[in-house]
Amino acid sequence: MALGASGIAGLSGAALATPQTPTSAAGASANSIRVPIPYGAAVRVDALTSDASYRAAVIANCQIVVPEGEMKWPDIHPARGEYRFEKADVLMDFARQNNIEVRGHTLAWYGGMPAWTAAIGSRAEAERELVGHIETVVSRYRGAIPSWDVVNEPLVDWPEDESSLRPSIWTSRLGPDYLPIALRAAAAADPDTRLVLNEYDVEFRGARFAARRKALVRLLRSLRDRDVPLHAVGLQAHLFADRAIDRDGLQELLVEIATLKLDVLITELDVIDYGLPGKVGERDALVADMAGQFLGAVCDVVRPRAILTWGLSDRYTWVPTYFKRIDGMPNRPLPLDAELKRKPLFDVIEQYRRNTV
Ligand code: 9MR
Repeated sequence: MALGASGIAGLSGAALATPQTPTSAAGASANSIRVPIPYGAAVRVDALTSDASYRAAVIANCQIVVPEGEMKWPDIHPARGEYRFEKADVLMDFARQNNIEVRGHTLAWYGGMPAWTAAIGSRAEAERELVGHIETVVSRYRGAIPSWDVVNEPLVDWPEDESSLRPSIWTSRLGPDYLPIALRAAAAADPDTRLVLNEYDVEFRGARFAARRKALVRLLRSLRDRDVPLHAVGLQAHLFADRAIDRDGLQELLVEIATLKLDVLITELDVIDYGLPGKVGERDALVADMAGQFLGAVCDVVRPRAILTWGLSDRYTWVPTYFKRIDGMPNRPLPLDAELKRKPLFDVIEQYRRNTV
């Protein structure tokens, strides 16, 4: 079923005026409100138009969609001064017709940039291109996209501190100023959209992940100290079945985020199953268990504003591009299998969304 009366309003409505506070210390569950947390998935526009059963599954299951690639720079801004909105517009129409909300993804990222941007030469030119892009894209969908991943993956793999930003055309020309520049441009282009900083690899046990959590908190604080507009942190949650969730570390991070009066969204959940046993039943159970550990740790501390997976069905997933299984069996990282049947991962997400764990 698509969008309930209360569903997506939670992302953009008046409730957001009240920042989250960590509640576990007070003994109450942060997820005690009975309205389900909105669920969504990254979608591929070509598949939505060519694959009727996939399209139907998206309509049946998603209250939110986010384009996997169609709002990134290469698709939307393939050459200097040239914008192409065809595919993004197809998604917007699909969502409107089916009463589904759209999240925007993404505006300031090191990755997946079109070749022409490498020729951006000066600081002034970089600011002009970054701000111009954000103004053009965000204002086109003003009022129709209530939540944007403005900043994606700002930190290096193993940061020393908040200044350890991943090298990109933006850091090389603008330094750390690219973050406030991007966030302020997005806020100006749509004052009502929720601005999200989206990051990954912050939930696991180990020194590298602890360093990432620490740097992320320092980065968020430094933005807050400079009054840079930002409303939420997106935890991508690409979970690896061969890594352990650091429940305490993750919860400390979430408390810090809540203390900064920022919301939390789970933006790209999936479970990378390349190291797991081949047997499908066993593998699906382990995938669901991993997601359950993550969602349990999160929902004990904050109520995420949304839970999105990075794809809906194993039919369309980025995972085999980088994490193909050595036994040759297809990856199964998502809530629906390749035949669009619900898997244990679907059920575990439902339990946390509905607080029926
Ligand atoms: O799933 C996306 C894949 O189809 C694209 O080729 C790739 C490059 O744009 O990006 C993938 O999505 C990434 C997302 O934008 C940011 N977090 C990690 C995702 C998986 O790599």
